Amino acid sequence: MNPLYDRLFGTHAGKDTPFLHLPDGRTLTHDAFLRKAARFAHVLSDAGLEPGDRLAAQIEKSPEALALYAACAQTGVVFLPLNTAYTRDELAYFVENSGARLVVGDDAKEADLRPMVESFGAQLLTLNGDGSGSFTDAATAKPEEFETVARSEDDLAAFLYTSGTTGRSKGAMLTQANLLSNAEVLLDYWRFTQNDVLLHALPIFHTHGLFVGTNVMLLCGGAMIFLPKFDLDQIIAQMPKATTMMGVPTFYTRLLDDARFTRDLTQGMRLFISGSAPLLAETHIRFEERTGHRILERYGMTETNMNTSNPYEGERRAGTVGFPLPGVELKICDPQTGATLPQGEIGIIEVRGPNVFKGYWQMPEKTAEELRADGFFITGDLASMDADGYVTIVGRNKDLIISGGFNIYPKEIELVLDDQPGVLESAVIGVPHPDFGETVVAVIVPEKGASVDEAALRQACADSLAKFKHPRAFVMLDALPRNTMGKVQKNALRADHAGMFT
Ligand code: MLC
Ligand code: AMP
Repeated sequence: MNPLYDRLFGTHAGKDTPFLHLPDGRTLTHDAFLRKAARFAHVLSDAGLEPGDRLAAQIEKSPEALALYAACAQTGVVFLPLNTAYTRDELAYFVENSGARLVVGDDAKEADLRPMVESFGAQLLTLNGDGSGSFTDAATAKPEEFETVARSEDDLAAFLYTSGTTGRSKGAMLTQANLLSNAEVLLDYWRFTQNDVLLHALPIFHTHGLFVGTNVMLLCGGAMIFLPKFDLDQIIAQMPKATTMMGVPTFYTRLLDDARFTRDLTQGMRLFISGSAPLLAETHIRFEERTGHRILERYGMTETNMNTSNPYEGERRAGTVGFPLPGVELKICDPQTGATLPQGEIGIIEVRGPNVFKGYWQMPEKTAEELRADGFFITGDLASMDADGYVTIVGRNKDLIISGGFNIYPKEIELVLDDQPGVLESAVIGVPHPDFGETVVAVIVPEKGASVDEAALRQACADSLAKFKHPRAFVMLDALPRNTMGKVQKNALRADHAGMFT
């Protein structure tokens, strides 16, 4: 028994129905995909990986990348996918912290990565966006069947790293049961069947593209139009062949800005889903006016998978994230006391259910801060619930910026900036941005009499931080606004700079 492998993958053995439609016109069937995954599983096993070992993958989106996920499920190896934008320094932290035994990266970065990877006692193999690489070479002559390693629902299936308020990323430990229970609920809630074709343009290193999009399609046995990234021309070309799409709000605003995106183009679609960042009510309304479709907005997190969703049938209410999903308990709580608030009041969302992760890898104190002993997870999202049960997210009680669906924790950037010559202190904030929803602005206080070189700040960020985290503007101030307790008032800074990009 290996519930994750058996239910997501194993049931499709021998099926010659399409699983992945690729932009170059190739189609991979479920069965062909599984045979590739089995060969990959042999590579893992021959490399000495045991169930429970971690495999860190920083690879481009491709059928092979997905086969690596399947191979991890089949061998009981914990899959740790990483954003392709991360720098070597960022990667080093994940490899060391997770104790990964095998790192799979791109050939183009091999020379840069190898010394770091080997310094942690891990092995390095390569897998490129076109499917080539030393990993694939090692798989070529392997058998197309692999005896699935027994695992239980309580065993770990994946680690996803999520940044923290302290600037150190935490490895969220997700079990087989976490992933499976959520995929099963979503399949049912959103009415997915094997006739569905999902237009998949999200990255597969995060919850949204991997555990929501891919797991649901694996479970229903449908197909995906598997695009390497969001590309407007390709999305528009492929939409008539799809039935559903999942995206971050930037996908939908970009589509609406294109005149080719019309009611006719979306005729064959039955469902558009949005999440990972707030969808403006205005976008929801414009989308319906243009296409006749009401976007279905849902709300989730790395640590919990999906928590709430607007209904499939029934009113999809603009500006809300809908109802708690079946099996998910959701409370709106007082930020100070944790007591449940009366209906209608604004507080922090806490959730409990089979979807909620097991804790942060080797960080018991962090786990205890956010995961209560009774199983409720403190999300840090501020929301209210109306009399009909719809949840509306109104803000965050955590210092987090969401840019185009990627989470950015200011502390991580502040630590880099504070280290630069001439910088006394810094405050990194998110301000509204027409394309990314929010973007990063760095407020810098120079040391007395010092002048700070903006180009040097940009270089320092480029050296150590993934591009999507780089500040798009630097503002110099003599002092940061502080309250009587001495705490930096980021709200005041956000208000002062709210119009920079809009
Ligand atoms: C790319 N860039 C970004 C960025 N994405 N900068 C800020 N924020 C982002 N999200 C950089 C690029 O490196 C590039 O730099 C420049 O910005 C412009 O690039 P672009 O061509 O406009 O970006 P593009 O490649 O089109 O990507 C934008 C995007 C992509 C929105 C399509 O970021 C994306 O797919 N986001 C989805 C993220 C996601 O899956 N989130 C789910 C997390 S799970 P330059 O200088 O080279 O031009 C989660 C739980 C849940 O949150 O509930 O789902
Ligand atoms: P991550 O840690 O990357 O999984 O991001 C999770 C965070 O994204 C949540 O805590 C929310 O702040 C935000 N989020 C996800 N979906 C939505 C949504 N539909 N509306 C508003 N915020 C969302």
